[in-house]
Order: sequence, then structure tokens, then C-alpha cells
Amino acid sequence: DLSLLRSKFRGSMLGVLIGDCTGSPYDNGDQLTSGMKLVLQKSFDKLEGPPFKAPVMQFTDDSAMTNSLAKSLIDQKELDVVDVAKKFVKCYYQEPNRGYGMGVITVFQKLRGNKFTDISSPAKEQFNGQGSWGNGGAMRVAPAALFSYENYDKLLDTVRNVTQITHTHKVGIDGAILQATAIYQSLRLDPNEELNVINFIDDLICKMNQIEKDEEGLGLSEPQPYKVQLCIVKSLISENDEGLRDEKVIQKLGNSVAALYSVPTAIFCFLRAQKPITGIQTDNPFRRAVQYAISLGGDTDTIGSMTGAIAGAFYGEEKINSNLLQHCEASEEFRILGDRLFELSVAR
Ligand code: 8NA
Ligand code: MG
Ligand code: MG
Ligand code: MG
Repeated sequence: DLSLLRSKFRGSMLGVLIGDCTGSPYDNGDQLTSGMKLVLQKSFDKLEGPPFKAPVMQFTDDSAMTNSLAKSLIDQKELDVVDVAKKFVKCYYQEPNRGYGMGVITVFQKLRGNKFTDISSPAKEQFNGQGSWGNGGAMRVAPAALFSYENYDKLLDTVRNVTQITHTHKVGIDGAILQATAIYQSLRLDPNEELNVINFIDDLICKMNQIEKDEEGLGLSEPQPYKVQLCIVKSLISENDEGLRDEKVIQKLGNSVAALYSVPTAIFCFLRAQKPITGIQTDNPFRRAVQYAISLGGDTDTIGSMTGAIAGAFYGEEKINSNLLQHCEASEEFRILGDRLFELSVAR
């Protein structure tokens, strides 16, 4: 069904934007107090309610970089890493106050300094040559997953190349691969049928097992760190709702700027929100996923955004409240980018 698939492409792009815009006000690195969780609930209620005039919620680096990547893929009709790098850098210098990670700013300065003659060295030099394991690769990866809809090997190639512009640490790259894989799987599922959450995680575990085996885990204390985290996702998702406290989820899965401690968390939020969650009052499973992700605190904009990208790819635009969308900066532009990516990779 092509119209459902188009809606899923839009949903994923809009999910990135909504999670980022609604999550960034809570992004102070801490857990949310119960009072703040109530504010979050009321704020979603209001945004989804009857239209009211208010300044639009601004997006941050997550959406800015997603936008640049989507535009580059659409303009070039293929992955051109030099063009992507140029668009990232141009966008950063136009609006440097979008909340970029400290490390990536150094990469952008070096790329501009070498006039894009050397795309790979700046990222490799990060953190004393280790490369970044931040979630900045994963947070912007949705367009690469949509662009590679038809071919998983192409997805892996595209994600690796686009991530390495800023993130070369194996854990940073594999986090982007995992996030893209979750989107890829979600696009292929029918939102009108009950999601088999265990199958969804098992498929992710199987793919990450292969990826982490093919690469060398040398130098890492745990050679298959994503597989380990996904197994924790699987065990947590099997627990009953009442007993599963936010503190436990945060302690087991994390809510930080590290890809390893945020991408599995986003996947967990999407999966847990298939069913009602204590303390989150809504009938809408897309909103439930994003609101729950933000309520876990920490890197709220990014975990909200990654959760939104996966949930949007599963449910499609239909489940995204249009009043809420009106309050997000550039929402029409993100919808159109979803359409263009759909035309590029599916309806050629
Ligand atoms: P990054 O590459 O700078 O990584 C993020 C952070 O992770 C770094 O600043 C380091 O503290 C740490 N880090 C990464 N790799 C290493 C390493 N090898 N050794 C030691 N420390 C390391 O940037 P990014 O693009 O990955 O960051 C993404 C996050 O930054 C997103 O959450 C995004 O929203 C943004 N962010 C913004 C704010 C804000 O103030 N608005 C706060 C947190 C994060
Ligand atoms: Mg951000
Ligand atoms: Mg943050
Ligand atoms: Mg963030």
C-alpha cells in the first residue's frame, strides 16, 4: 500500500521534529521530577487541544542535521558525503545556537578550515583519536534509513559513511546503525496489526549480533555492547507495567548523550508505548512513546526525537496530532522532505 508507506516516510521525518521540539525544554541532563512530568503531560494536552496562538517550539541540532542530510540526499539523489558535510557546516554557521554537541563544533571548524578537501580526518581526530561515541550520528540518521528503504546493505553503507563525517568511534557508528535498523523494520510493519514486540527486538538482536561480530570489538570492554543492551530491552519489555519504574529503566538502559545509553532506550520507549504506561495519559500511541521518552529525562530532545522517528515510521502521519504539529517549527518542510525521500527511494 503506497499511500500508507508515504505516510510512514512523513511520519518518521515528523517524528524526529516533534520529539526534538517537545523534548528540548526538558534537556538539562537530569531526571524529571514528578512535578515536571505533570507539566509535560499538561503541555502535550494543551498542544494537542484546540488551536491557540503561541510562538512555535524551536527545533535543535537533531532536526537541523536531519534536515541537512535529507536535503543532500534529495539534491544529489545519492549519498555525497562532501555535500552532506558542507550542508552540516553551512547550517551550523547560519544558526550556531541550536544546541550542538561540543565535539561536533570542533569537527565543523576543521572541515571549514580545510575547505572540505579532507572529510575524514577531523572526525577521526576527536577525543584523542578515539572518535565520538555520542548519539549525534543516530539522532540524524532517519533520512538515511528512508533513502535505503529497499536495500539493507545499502542502508549499512549509507549510515556508516554519513555517520563518519562526525562520529568514527565504533559505538557511535553502531548506534546510528541500530537506530536506522529500527526505522527500517518499522517501515515494513502494518500499524493496523498488533506489533509483536519480541519479534521486533529479536530481529534487532540478530542484525546487531552480525554487525558487532563482523567488526572487531577489540579495545571495548564488551565486544557486543548493543546486543547486550538489546537483551536488557527484551527483558524489561516483558516486565509488567505497574512494577517497572523509570529509575530502573534509566539505570539499566541510560538516558545520556552516549549512543550506547540512548539508542536502545529510544527503541524501548517505542516498544513499551504499544500498551498504556502508568502516568502517561493518552490514547495516542505515537504521543505516548514520545512523551514517555521525554519523561525519562537526560538527553530528552534526542531520545524523544529518536523515539519519534521510529514511532512515526511505524504508525505513519495519521497518528500524529495535527494541532501538535502546528506548534513545531518547520513542520511543513519536514513533511515535504518525507515526501521527497519517498519519491526518491520507493516511487521512482
Ligand atoms: P559529540 O560528538 O560532541 O558527543 C557528545 C558528548 O559525548 C561529547 O561532548 C563528550 O562529552 C562525549 N563524548 C563523545 N565521545 C567521547 C569520547 N570518545 N570520549 C569522551 N567523551 C566523549 O556530539 P554529538 O553530536 O554526538 O552530541 C549529540 C548530543 O549533543 C545530542 O543530545 C544533542 O542534542 C546535543 N546536546 C545538546 C545539549 C544542549 O546543551 N542543548 C546537551 C547535550 C547534548
Ligand atoms: Mg538537540
Ligand atoms: Mg541533550
Ligand atoms: Mg540532545
